[in-house]
Amino acid sequence: MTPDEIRKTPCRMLTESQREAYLRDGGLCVERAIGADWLERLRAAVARFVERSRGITRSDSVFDIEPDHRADAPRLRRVSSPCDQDPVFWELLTEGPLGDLAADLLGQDVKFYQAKLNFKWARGGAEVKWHQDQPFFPHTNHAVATFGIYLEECGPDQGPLRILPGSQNGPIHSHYDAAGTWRGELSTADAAGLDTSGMVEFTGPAGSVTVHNYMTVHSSRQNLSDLGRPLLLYVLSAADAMPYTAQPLKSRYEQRIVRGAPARMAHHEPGRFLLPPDWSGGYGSIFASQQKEEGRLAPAGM
Ligand SMILES: O=C(O)CCC(=O)C(=O)O
Repeated sequence: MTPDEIRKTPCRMLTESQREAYLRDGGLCVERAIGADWLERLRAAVARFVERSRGITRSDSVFDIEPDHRADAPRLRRVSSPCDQDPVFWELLTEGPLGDLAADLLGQDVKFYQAKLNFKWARGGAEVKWHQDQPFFPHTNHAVATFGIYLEECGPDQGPLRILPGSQNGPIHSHYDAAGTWRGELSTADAAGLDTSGMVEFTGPAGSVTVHNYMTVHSSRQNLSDLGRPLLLYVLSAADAMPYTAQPLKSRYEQRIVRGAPARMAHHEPGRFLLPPDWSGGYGSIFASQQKEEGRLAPAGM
């Protein structure tokens, strides 16, 4: 889908000017897009995850835990593929307002790629360094975006998501280091060269939805506040954007249509793009990769 094709879909959730802001900046924050009843159901599911995680002593394919996670003091970094773990996460997408919001920004035919729940626990939840998502999961065209729902209010000290507006127009940075090892972040030199003067931080009340295009450079600081920052993330694409590398976060819902109909033709944008490592064995998380933790399940990625 090109921006002009996306503009042909009448907006259902957003105003035209919000859509134009997303297409111009490569990101958007929509305050209170998810209502109180959904939030209540989602938080109850999150509480069940936290209970389940008490029995975990090392990260696995569902739970990514901080090194000091304990049964009596859980510290989760991530739940991978939450839609496969509790039906409410899939229902939010298919029955709730999120699918309509996605159609406003990706065109009428929208499909699911992956989902994760990033916690950023109080007093120390890890930083996520500057990166783009395209190097992790390239698709045949750039109508691919991550939608994040703040399950609690997120202020400036809780490590909100932040973007560099306009960076979706390129360049695409290598996320490998000089020795060719995957790092999941921009190189030190590329990060030092970023112009962060126009950076926008997405703070907002519970139920706010952040969106960033998969080419947009983004990051988030460590959470040093006393409040957690649970952020539920869905990667969605236009139906005609095809991934061509292995899906690391396996899900029974991969490539399922969320709105509209399946594509009959793939849309390819021209270019030569660096490939990520082979994720067919799955991966850890961007936190583990960027913190350079050893002994992970598999090559660490997003
Ligand atoms: O949880 C965060 O703050 C970062 C999430 C992120 O960078 C992503 O989903 O691409």
